[in-house]
Amino acid sequence: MAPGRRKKPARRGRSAEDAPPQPDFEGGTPGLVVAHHGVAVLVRFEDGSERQIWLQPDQRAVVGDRVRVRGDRLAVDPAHGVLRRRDPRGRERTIATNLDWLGIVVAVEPREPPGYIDRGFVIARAAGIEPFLVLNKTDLDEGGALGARLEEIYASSGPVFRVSAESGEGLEQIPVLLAGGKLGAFVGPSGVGKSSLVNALVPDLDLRVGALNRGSGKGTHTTTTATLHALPGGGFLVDTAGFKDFIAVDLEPSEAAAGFPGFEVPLEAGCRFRDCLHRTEPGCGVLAALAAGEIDERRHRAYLQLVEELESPDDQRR
Ligand SMILES: Nc1nc2c(ncn2[C@@H]2O[C@H](COP(=O)(O)OP(=O)(O)O)[C@@H](O)[C@H]2O)c(=O)[nH]1
Ligand SMILES: [Mg+2]
Ligand SMILES: [Zn+2]
Repeated sequence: MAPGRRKKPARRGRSAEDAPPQPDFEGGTPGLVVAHHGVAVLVRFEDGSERQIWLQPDQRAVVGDRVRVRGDRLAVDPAHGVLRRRDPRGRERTIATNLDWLGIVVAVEPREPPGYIDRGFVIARAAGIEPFLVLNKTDLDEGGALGARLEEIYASSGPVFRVSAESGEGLEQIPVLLAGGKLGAFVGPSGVGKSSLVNALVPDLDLRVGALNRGSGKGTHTTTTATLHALPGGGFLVDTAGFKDFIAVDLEPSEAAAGFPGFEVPLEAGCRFRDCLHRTEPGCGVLAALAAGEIDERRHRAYLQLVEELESPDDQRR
């Protein structure tokens, strides 16, 4: 580890400040956390009713958590698919749990920062969540050029949907992914249309669209960073507010090496070294695929750039 680089919190499960020992109990009425209000959470039960439950001191629960309620107490079940972000003070915060799918939303306008989609894929995979890509505002994608380009790069790594929250085009593909009670979340830069998409998919919902949020520094949202909504055909969608910094979660270069979109085929075959970073190592399957023209040079350069960023101490503070 480079000198001066701060120690990272534990990666799997929740980070240290999120996981104090919880007073737990057996049984209780099962429910799902659908909103988080700092000291309390809103729990939806299987019969559709909802109740606000106060958290115990040191107790943590976030949107997506499966819980059991007894009296006015809550017990949180172990979770998978944990999505985190870094808060402005540099601490990792859990945003949502039990995610099956992470929808990385981009748009024709505003365009995402370079490397954003790749980071999204790597973050999802490192957390055990299946990534998919959503290009919103196809009504502005003249000739479908951007959509075609994104499909060319990402279609072999996960579903790529071209949609328009405004015209409704392509939206029907999203509930299909989430059928059977799956949980999905949208992440993406501010302004790409995440809230608009959730509004379009969930009837009678009126999430604020075009609202300023945390990413820009001055937020209209204070404690609520995510809300969970049931789709008519089953499944749930989480809307996240302000994720300029969603990409600033701690990621290891090894996680980029294992989850970079487009490297799936050579990674399946494997590299000689288990900790191969696909740079200059002998017996590297990715470099062999690159030499054989099976991986585009620009994609390998994008990967090298990401690893370089992850190795830079600046990236850890962003
Ligand atoms: N042209 C067009 N504009 C859209 C579409 N979806 C959202 N918008 C607009 O994009 C802006 C940001 O939308 P919002 O849902 O708040 O984005 P969020 O910050 O990602 O939640 C708003 O002005 C929306 O009306 C779309 O499919 N087409
Ligand atoms: Mg929004
Ligand atoms: Zn390799």
